[in-house]
Amino acid sequence: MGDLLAGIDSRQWTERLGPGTVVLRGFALAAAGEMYAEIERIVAQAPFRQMQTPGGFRMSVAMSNCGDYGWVTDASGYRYAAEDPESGRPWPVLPAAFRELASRAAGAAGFPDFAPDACLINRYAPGARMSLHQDRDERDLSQPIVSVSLGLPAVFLFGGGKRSDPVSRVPLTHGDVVVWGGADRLRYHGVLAVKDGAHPLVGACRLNLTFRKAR
Ligand code: MD3
Ligand code: FE
Repeated sequence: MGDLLAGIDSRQWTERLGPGTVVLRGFALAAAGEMYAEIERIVAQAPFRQMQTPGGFRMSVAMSNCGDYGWVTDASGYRYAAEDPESGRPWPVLPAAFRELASRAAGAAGFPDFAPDACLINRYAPGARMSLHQDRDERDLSQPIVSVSLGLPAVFLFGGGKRSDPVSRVPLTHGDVVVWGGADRLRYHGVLAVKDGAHPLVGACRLNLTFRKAR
């Protein structure tokens, strides 16, 4: 008998959250090992750090970047910078495997030709969270953002165009990719405090990579 399911992978499926938002479940599973090794190389050059918000609070999420630009925050505000302020050196190069996965995910979500120039790497230790915010520091808001989750699971908060709009809760696990753009690009979003645990590849934390076209 012919195998009608040849080439179908039960670990991968797509969920639509909005007109411009899709969750590609398991999309990064095959690349996760290589991506984790690249992250270790990147943070050896640009270590994770907990930055200060303009309001003077230390973020619970530790961050690093790779690519032509990196997202940074300090007392003077949020911005993209071509150099790591900790070292004064350019951010580590965006690995080809990152670029390819981000572009393939964007294409699968209906955004062809996505060419990110920035990758923000977030590390959530247990208890770390990200409060509701919009991503609006990028120059061209017609470009989507691609997010890759690795390690411990988390609950993602998906809100609306106003901070006070209702939020839905979306669980994100190792290997999940979210692509959002178009009408959903400026939706408020956040991440609930990550629960304690241990992931076989990543250990006791959650990693999230967001690929952006900053300039
Ligand atoms: C936004 N990171 O770095 S990305 C950020 O998991 C950030 O670390 C979160 O927000 C993280 O700025 C979330 C995932 C995501 C998914 C869907 C969205 C962000 C979204 C839909 C609309 C707007
Ligand atoms: Fe964000």
